[in-house]
Amino acid sequence: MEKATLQELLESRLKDIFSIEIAEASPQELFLALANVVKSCYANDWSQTRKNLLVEQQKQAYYFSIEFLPGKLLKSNLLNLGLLDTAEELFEELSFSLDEVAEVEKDMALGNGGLGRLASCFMDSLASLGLPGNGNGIRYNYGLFKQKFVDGHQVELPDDWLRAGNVWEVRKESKAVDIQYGGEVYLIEDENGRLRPERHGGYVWRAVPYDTGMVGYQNDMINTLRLWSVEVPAAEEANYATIESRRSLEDLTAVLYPDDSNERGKKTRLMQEYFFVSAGIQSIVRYYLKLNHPLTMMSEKIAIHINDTHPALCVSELMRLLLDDHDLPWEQAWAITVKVMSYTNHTIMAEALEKWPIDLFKEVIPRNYQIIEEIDRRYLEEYAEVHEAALLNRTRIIINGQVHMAHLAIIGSHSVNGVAKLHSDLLKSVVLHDFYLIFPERFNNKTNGIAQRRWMQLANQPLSKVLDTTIGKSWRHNPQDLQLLKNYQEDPTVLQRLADAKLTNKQALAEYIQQTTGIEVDPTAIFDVQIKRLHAYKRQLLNVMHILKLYFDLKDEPQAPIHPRVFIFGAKAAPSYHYAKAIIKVINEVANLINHDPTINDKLKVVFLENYNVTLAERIIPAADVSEQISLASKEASGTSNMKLMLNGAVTIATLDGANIEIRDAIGDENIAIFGLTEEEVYAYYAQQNYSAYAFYEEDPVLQRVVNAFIDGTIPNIEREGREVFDSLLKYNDEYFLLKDFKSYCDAQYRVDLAYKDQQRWQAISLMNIANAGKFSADYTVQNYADDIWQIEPLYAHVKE
Ligand code: DL6
Repeated sequence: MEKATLQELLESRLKDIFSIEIAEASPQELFLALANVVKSCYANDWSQTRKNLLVEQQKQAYYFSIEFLPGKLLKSNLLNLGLLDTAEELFEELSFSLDEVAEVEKDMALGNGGLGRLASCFMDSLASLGLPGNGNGIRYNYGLFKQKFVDGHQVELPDDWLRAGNVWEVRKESKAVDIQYGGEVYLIEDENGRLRPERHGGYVWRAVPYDTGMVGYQNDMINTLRLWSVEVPAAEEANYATIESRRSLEDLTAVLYPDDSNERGKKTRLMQEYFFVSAGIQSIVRYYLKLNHPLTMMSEKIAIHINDTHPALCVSELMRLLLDDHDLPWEQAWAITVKVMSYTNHTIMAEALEKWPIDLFKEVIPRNYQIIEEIDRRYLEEYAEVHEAALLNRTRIIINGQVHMAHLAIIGSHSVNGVAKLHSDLLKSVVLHDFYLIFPERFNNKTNGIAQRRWMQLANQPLSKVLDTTIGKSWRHNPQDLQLLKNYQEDPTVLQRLADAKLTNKQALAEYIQQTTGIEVDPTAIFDVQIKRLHAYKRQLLNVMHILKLYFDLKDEPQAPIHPRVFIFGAKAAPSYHYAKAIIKVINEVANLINHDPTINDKLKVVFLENYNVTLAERIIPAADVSEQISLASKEASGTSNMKLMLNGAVTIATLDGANIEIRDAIGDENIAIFGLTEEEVYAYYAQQNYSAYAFYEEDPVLQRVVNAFIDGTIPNIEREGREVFDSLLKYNDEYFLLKDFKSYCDAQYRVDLAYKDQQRWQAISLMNIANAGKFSADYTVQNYADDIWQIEPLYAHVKE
């Protein structure tokens, strides 16, 4: 599209919506008008995609996820439509900044972290690969809380992201479905001897879908992200006359992860899970029936993906529809279900493998519970002759009065995958070993990937330009072409250009830090970044311990040859995760101490940026020199910030955990700083039960000084939190082995410091990271899902032939 045409469209939208001229428009008005223009640019392709899918009857994948974290969509849609440069030029010409306008958009933060962001990266890749794949989730009225620091403590504020409306979504009233909850379900034999459910009581809520176009990268493909919102069904209006009754209904899609520390929260959460599952499955079956094929062929047209255990009810819900609404015999319904479903596990942390009390199941979703009981009974029966009772009892779905969601997902799916090689191996050998014995053919690995268009083309324009001028533009379509950069490892001009791009990004981040925190940082210092959810296993505390060590080194010897460093943190702690919040407070107080200590000559700065989200990540990642990936080996399923930071040229300090191992394999030991226990060593400690935090503490005076600092008054204002940290390390024997890894972590940090001092060498390492990042594009990951699990093919490849 020509610039002039875009301008005309923008002017006409401003007139239509606000009755104003461009010159009078505020960033908010410009955003809305431009977003509407963008939407109209893909409207035709969106309906054409749907029509073609119906005509061609190609198989489609449906990605069920309780979280999606798309971030802002304006620039990403402009990029994918091939309009970004034109829009930037136009805005410049009109003396506006497109960035300022894009900033107005609210982050769509409908997720907590990795799992939700991965879901959104997959949405981008599915459309960009021309693959028919749709998202199915919940339209929360409030996204993940906004984080503020008050006296160094995390305070959670509501994220009222829908207040000004959401320009991208389309309400699809006509596609609404009813969701049944509660009541008693009796099984009554019909004239053919078949047991039929008869529901007494209960209630019905309405699920209304809001669709958002997922725009493919310059390929005319527009998939759909369908998010469901709860409403009172018209027929039930009278029953919801009071504010209280209405409120309990509206709670359902109000917030992401309602606090599950009380019974009401737990129930709401289960209801949420059933809500988006039932709504999604009903709408898929309705669509499938339009194709006029027998239900027994469903797996040829439909693939349903269970993203972590939260949508595991897909299994029992599809069974319910096939059995109760479409009269299929159990065996047929089950064969269809298993062929259609696939499941990804995203964690080895036991507490994240969901279990629900059966009483709650019976109360909330009684018919699904009956079906799950029957799946469980048949599972035991079917495998009784092949496997020992003990094994079956450990893997059945209902154990000790609880429904095990992962078991339901595995038994009901034809594919079970982990998200990095190590993680998938651990699933087979440890976490889901029992299931691996029973269903070895179901297990596979799909290493995560990232939306490189967002994390490079959008987030890092300075580096993108260097890449264009050095290796051409093919990397924008084909991420593996980043490899071409390897030819310039020893080219001082290219290395200098890369350094310049990094410095530009660091200057921008330094400005942001100054504006938002008042802390002044030197852009020539090393920017050392740890951005991820705050969790004990991710070991932000280990990072803090090293910072304290450096601090003491500088106190003892102010002229110590340490290159100045800015340690940058971004992390939210779950509101009910007390220990994680204590660590936030500790980091903030360590920051206070160090940033205000004149004796260390500004050689160290610690910055904890508030409200880490996708947009903040887009600011931080391009400016990072060092990427902290320091979880205890075996605990991080994959990680994806490791891939984003690597792509942007940061050098990783890493344990051999999650996808760090594959990153190391891709770039070689010389381009990454590896430290710490291996996963085998961690498991050996578990097996021998001989880990002694105190022994490490006792033998290392440096470590003693650091650990004591949490309680000896060195760090002011952390009496309670410092004691908690100290006790977690010594009294409770250091669950995540920080004390054991401390020394080798400090050694790795020292190697990084040395490498940075040789700028030529550093830039070459950074270049190797960028050059090898292509293989972590979500495009490849999604292609692997498409080929191995979903068996879906690109729409337009087929249509355009
Ligand atoms: O697979 C996406 C992402 C991984 O990269 C992280 O390593 C993993 O921690 C995260 N898992 C979750 C699930 N947590 N729960 N429940 O977010 O998934």
